[in-house]
Amino acid sequence: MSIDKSSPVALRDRLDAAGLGDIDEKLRAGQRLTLDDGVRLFECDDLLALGWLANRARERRHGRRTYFNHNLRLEATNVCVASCLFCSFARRKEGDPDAYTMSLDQAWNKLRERADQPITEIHIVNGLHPNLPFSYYTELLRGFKRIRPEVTLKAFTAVEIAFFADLYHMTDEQVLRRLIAAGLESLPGGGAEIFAERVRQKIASDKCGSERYLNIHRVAHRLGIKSNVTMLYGHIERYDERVDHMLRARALQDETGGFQAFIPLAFHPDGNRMRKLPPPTAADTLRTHAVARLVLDNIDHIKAFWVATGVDVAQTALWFGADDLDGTVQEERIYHMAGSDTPFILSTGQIRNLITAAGFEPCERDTMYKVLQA
Ligand code: V47
Repeated sequence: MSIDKSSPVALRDRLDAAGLGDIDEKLRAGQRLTLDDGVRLFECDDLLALGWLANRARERRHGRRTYFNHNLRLEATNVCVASCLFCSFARRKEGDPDAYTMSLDQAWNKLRERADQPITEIHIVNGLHPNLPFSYYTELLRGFKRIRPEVTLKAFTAVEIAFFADLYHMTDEQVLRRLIAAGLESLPGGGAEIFAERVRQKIASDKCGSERYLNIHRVAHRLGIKSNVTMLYGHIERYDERVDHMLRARALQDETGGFQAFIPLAFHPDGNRMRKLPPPTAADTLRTHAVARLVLDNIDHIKAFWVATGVDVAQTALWFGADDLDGTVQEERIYHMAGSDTPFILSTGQIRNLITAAGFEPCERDTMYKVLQA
């Protein structure tokens, strides 16, 4: 059955019974979903009907193709002046138990010691360290480029960019320009959390606000840098705040076209100040990826980050709108310190097998989604 022809009666009945008939009509007509539509999708208890709609949108865009890359995670320091309630990774100051800051050589060694791996990306995220010089970050990038110039540097969340600007007395744009001159090629999506001020005030009150986060991505896009955008879900936010978050990302994407992927990040409660909350269920995770695929009609990729969702749920999310599994990751600490029991690395062979076993086609990409090996 071609997905573009009208649905058979049984399917239409199912969508009607799920209360999604009018949303299906809108999607067929190429109309955008509203806040209210998004909330109704979240509230729909027929997960398969929702998944069917999301998969149709996914297949229209990507067919069965599923992307991943060969990447390396680097978190050079966990010393952080911010006090986000959900964070299990940060340590307030040097000398606190488990606080660490890598020397530049220690950081570069992470790449040097993997000379045998065909890594195409290093994804760098750090705590907001109050005492390092700005040259630490520019040198970090330059050193990686010296070691392997072909490896793409996806580094520093918008929250870090804002922090650098304030700490080193520059504008956000000046920080971006200097990092780009040192080798920065893409911005990761971290730090978005939930844009709705009610939630952000409670869970991340002392770091860069939503408008600034979005504006830093706007400036990065203007400077020719692509980026991702994330959403931390499954804690104290409501469904309307999740959809509002997606709509704010969609609005910026209309303006710039610079977002490559949207990444729903499942909240992990271990070891942080929201530890009394349960983690989101698998059903919630599948639903969230599906709604993202349907609301975000202008962002190409929905990434199921297996370290956050769990490997099995990430694999299943491929039927719920996701078309990207991130990559090999390796060395991730933020989620593992918050209770993720996923492996520390997946080989590209394991990722290919996961994708194939779910009925999809693996496709190794680089950071810019150039296909390296289908
Ligand atoms: O901003 C921190 C989240 C993010 C917890 O751009 C937590 O390709 C759940 O942004 N439970 C960092 N989440 C990771 C990130 C990311 C991941 C994968 C791919 C990309 C990309 C970006 O991790 C933080 C925060 O939202 N986080 N603590 C926690 N306890």
